[in-house]
Amino acid sequence: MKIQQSEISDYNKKVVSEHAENFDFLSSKLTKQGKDVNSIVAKLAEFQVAIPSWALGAGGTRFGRFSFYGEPSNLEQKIDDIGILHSLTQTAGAVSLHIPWDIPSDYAAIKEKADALNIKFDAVNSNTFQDQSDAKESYKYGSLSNVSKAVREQAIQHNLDVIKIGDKLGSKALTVWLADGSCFPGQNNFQTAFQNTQDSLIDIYKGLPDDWKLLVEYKPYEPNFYSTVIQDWGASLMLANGCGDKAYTLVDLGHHLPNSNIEQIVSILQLKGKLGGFHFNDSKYGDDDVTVGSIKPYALFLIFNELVYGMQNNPQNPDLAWMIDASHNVKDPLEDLIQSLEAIQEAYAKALLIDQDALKAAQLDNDVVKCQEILQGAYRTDVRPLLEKARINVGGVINPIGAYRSLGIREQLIKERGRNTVATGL
Ligand SMILES: [Mn+2]
Repeated sequence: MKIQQSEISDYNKKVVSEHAENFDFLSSKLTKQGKDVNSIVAKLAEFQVAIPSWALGAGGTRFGRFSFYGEPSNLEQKIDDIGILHSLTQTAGAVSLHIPWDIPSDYAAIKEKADALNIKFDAVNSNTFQDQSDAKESYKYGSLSNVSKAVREQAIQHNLDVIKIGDKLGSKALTVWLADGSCFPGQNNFQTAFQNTQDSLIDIYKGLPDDWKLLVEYKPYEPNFYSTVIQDWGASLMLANGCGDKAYTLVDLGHHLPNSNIEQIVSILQLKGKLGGFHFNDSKYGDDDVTVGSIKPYALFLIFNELVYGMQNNPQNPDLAWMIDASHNVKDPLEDLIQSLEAIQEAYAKALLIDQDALKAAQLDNDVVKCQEILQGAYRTDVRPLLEKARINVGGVINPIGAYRSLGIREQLIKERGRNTVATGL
């Protein structure tokens, strides 16, 4: 199914007067503070976040999975779902494919569908954390780090195959996340595992087209519970540096131990020109992968403050690959993704409101109280009218969740696809 532009404008007509009132009030307040409202709105409209191909199903845990009905059962339908998100929010203009869960059967047809919906192919993701039914070797004891050369070679070849698939679609980055590690002390030699991983990544890097990036994701634990080979940003950065200029660190918000200062990690990686990608989610305890901004919205805002600073002051750092990496469990996946996109845009808008010159002056004066006032002054602003304006300006809806429900989109998807469809993925 596809949302018609007339449905969007009909919906907007119903809520536009309330929006206009709120926007005018906020806009005049911000203008008095010396803010360039039009430029903030334009930046919000430009900001695009990739939706991973595994995020359109209900997801679940290792204990069970409960369908939300009408889920996409193939890649074409997944792209249709991202098209729905993009029509409403105008923020989800990219898809990040997971291989082998979502290998296109007809490349030209998939590209044509994505083009028609204004969706680009962002980073492709390899999978060496599961065994495939036709695989000769097993990843039970690791993939790129495995003590067996045959296993490492299979995992390297898989990543090279993923690059080829992404290349046919116009992707420009490969994201490698490894489950490699050990469940018990003594199981692995840390140095051997790290060196094997470095050597394997170098072999993958050699197969990377010139205009591609290799993004190395880290995670402290799970599925291995004693050690993970790429456990933190330091390990990721060492491996990226060991590969070369086209290799970068990828930060996933949920892949940190509790209370890690993620904004500081992000900041220093940008200073060194080595932050390549970003996965959004939120967490209470571990890698919970819950809706962005649902648990720690202030932490997200502080991270965005550093990202905005980096985007404005660190030309040595490339443009980032932004992606949502969350799971929905008991929510409608599309509604959950809309909430995540909204939370990302809100944090970005608030960070754009920070008066960087005033903050710098307060820092130079060691006026700690003023520094906090400046940050929290931006954070406490209700920026939702700016997001609404950004969406209206580029053909989206004022209130995406409201429109999704009022247009009965899930009901239409269930009618089209049936109740018992299941999306591939986790
Ligand atoms: Mn991730």
